[in-house]
Amino acid sequence: MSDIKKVNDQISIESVGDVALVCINFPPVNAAGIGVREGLSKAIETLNAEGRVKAIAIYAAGRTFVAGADITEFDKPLMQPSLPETLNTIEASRIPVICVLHGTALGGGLELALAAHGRIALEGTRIGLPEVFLGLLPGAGGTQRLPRLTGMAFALDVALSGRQVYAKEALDQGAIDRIASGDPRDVALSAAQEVVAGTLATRRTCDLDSELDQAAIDGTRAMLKKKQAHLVSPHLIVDAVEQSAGDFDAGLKFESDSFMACLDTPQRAGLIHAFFGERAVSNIAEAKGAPRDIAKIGVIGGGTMGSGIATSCLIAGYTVRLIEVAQEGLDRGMATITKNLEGAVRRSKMSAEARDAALGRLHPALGLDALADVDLVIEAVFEQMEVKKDIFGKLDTICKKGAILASNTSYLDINEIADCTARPGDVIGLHFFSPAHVMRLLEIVQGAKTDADVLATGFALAKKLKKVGVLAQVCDGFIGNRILAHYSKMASYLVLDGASPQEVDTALEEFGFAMGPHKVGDLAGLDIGWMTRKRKAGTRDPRERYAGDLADRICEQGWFGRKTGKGYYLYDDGAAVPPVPNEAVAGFIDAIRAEKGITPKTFSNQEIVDRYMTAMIVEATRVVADGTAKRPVDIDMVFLFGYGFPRFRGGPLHYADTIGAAELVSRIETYAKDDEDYWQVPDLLRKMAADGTSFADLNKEG
Ligand code: 3H9
Repeated sequence: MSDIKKVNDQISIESVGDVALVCINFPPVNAAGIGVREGLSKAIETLNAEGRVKAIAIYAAGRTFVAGADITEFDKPLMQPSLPETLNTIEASRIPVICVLHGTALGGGLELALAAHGRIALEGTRIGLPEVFLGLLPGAGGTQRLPRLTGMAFALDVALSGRQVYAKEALDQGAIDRIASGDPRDVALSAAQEVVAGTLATRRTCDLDSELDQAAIDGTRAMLKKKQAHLVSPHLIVDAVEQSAGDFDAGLKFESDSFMACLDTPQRAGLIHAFFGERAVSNIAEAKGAPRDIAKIGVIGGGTMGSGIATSCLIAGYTVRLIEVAQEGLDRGMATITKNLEGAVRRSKMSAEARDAALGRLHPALGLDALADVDLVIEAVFEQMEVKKDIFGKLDTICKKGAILASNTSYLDINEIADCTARPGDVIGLHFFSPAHVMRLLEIVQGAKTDADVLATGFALAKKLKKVGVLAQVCDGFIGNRILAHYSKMASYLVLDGASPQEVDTALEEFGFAMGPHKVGDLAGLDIGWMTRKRKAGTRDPRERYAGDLADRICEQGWFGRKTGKGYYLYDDGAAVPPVPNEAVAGFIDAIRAEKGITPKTFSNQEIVDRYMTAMIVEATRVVADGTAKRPVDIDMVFLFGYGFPRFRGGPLHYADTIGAAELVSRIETYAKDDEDYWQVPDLLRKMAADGTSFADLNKEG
């Protein structure tokens, strides 16, 4: 006989004989918000006060155990009981408490399990402490209890990598006690009954000792100093785990103080903006319609981009037809895809069996006729409008009715391409970023006539490819490359006006970019920008200051960056660690300054960052104002997932809010004294400064 009582909307207690099952039911991910905390505390207190049952098992309804603290509460005043308080109540329970995990037990969810007196995970469960991705540290005992169960090395690894650990590894490491199969409620019942029968042992984690592992602590600190010196929370995680070797309560206090300190940092705000932003970009009406069915995808072009796209589609399980015009190109494409898949196996992204299956779904073909039966075509040939128009005209006659025709163009007019077909509603831009099987951004470009279900299919595809799909409207460069075209000029102006390429790179790397713009240019190939500048030479605004003098001069030597061994830096066999500046470039800079009568100025690192970031924000503001991007958050995600923008800064417009519109306007007006054609205050920014509003306000308006 069982009897179920609701503690509140999220927590219920089922009594079965001499055991109680406490169920957490707070869709979608059972986050430990105030209702869950209150309900759990009350359930444990009531059961202890009643003294009716001999064991308690906590489990969760729905697709997962608790996914952590409720992240939406972090910007609100703390509501009690706090999660640490609730977990202390559970740990102190006189009646033994077991947690049964399924899906993911992350952050506060894992911490809840660690505070229980025993842990059972269903097969396939993953545990983890991903707080570090949010600029936080585990703040509900994770840094104190996990090392007591597993040792410090594993606890440090889990808390600093944020990785999800499968049940088998968790069991081997001592984080859980047992793996079971079945329904969470049924496993919870039999576990509680076993506790009563004495066949499942329980213990309090706080009663265990955590042994100081000085080698792990020192090694981790040295690694962080090298790789994550600018981040706050990872260093505090090491300090907190180290503290676990001492008194338990003192360790909890240290952890709690450190958590509160992290909560106050701009890094935490930036990272949480990134967390919700990643989800917000597809939380729009355009993404929610019913998509078309896609099983077979045609990819036209076996170059780096086409091969990357094909790889990504294969990894996601699609059948892919790779098209080239000549056998040589096809062979090269097949070789690149095979190499990409090998890399995925090496990096444990897929198994060897999955790779073999993927290669079995890859069908090379010469000519477009092989695309008659595909559901989606992604064209990835070189950027020439006439070539694209010719291809789309042919696809229109070859492809079956209802097939989607997509171009991977990075700046060309999708409408012009669509209009050379009799089915412009089926045409869309799907702009991948290189390497396409690695980079997570996908700009989904809506043409004037793109059908709603074609757009929805773009978003569904992004999800299946595990990419972040962002809606963009048609313009030269869409969201990302249009903004890039504007601010990359600023990097060049800074060099012409006095900074060295290395100074610009260093300042921006200290700001948080993985690589400065000159290193990125060398990596991408300087010839790409050179070709674009030559192509646009006739359409350049004569009033605008030319930014390409130095890059042109470097390219004229046949130096295109890493692939030729020389660019802004010198490369030995394509490698650049540490990068050595190309001395000849300094000579070119001097010559250009002399030709143009420029007297070089000195720029501090802060001035370099301010000018570069302000330039980025100016064009990003215009992209929001004219509707190319739907909201500021869409631009932020384009930059986080496609342009290496430092995630902890949240994106260019989240960062802009930390400066404020009024200060930005004032900066632009100051800079404009030297170059009024480049530096113009966008109307929207001026209005925001006058109204005292922010980009976050625009995000809320949607
Ligand atoms: C923490 O625990 C701190 C403690 O140490 C100390 C405290 C004192 N809260 O990702 P999905 C929403 S910090 C609130 O699309 P999936 C999400 O926004 C926390 N909301 O599903 C989305 O909303 P919408 C540490 C959350 O199946 C919806 O749920 N934990 C939370 O692809 C579905 O999410 C983490 O960092 C949350 N904790 O993936 C884990 N989690 O539908 C964060 C999700 O409106 N969560 N939402 O867009 C995840 O990694 C994934 O959500 C998960 C499911 C893997 C669980």
